[in-house]
Amino acid sequence: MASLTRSLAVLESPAKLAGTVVHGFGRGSAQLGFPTANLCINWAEKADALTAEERDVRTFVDSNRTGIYAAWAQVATGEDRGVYKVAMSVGWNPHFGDLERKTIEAWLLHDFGADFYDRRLKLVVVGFVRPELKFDSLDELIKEIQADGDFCRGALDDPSHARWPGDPFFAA
Ligand code: ADP
Ligand code: RBF
Ligand code: MG
Repeated sequence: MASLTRSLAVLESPAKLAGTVVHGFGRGSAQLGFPTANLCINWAEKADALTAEERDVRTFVDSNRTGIYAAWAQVATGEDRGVYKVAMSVGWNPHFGDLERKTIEAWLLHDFGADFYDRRLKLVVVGFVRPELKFDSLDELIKEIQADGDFCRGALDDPSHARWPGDPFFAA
């Protein structure tokens, strides 16, 4: 595996996404140290079958490159409505090579202490960090995901991204 470089390519306009947290593939990400809240994606072919919110999610997943993104997120219907930093994965998870549909998975860099399946998740996606990759081992994948978390934590500390936790999107 060639050395992996990360940088934050800020999106021209940050993507505001909202939807329900659904069950993933039970690969035990949580046990591996990076629980990922999978966002529900409505794959209906007809655009008029989608709500405005579902359309935004589809537009994001259809028009942005697959890979790792830095974001802010809130469990909008949870007890803890804090806005936290996120390392987010969008795509096919090529390391495993068995997905039929792309996923959007948000690893919130915060300890919630409980699951929040079926809750409403709000995300503001700020920028692209790296493409998704196939690694030589599971250990390597885990190591790089941890490094993505560290990278996103640092990148989102930049004052240019500090306004998001206070944005009206998270207050509604
Ligand atoms: P699944 O395969 O069902 O997505 P994961 O092992 O990826 O399972 O765990 C994800 C679930 O863990 C989320 O749906 C959420 O309910 C819970 N969870 C708890 N803490 C976090 C967190 N910090 N970030 C993301 N999900 C979390
Ligand atoms: N899966 C991959 O196949 N390749 C990757 O490079 C990759 N990077 C990830 C980075 C982050 C920050 C996160 C949260 C997940 C990443 N994943 C990647 C997805 C991972 O394989 C997935 O979350 C688990 O398989 C659970 O579905
Ligand atoms: Mg998951």
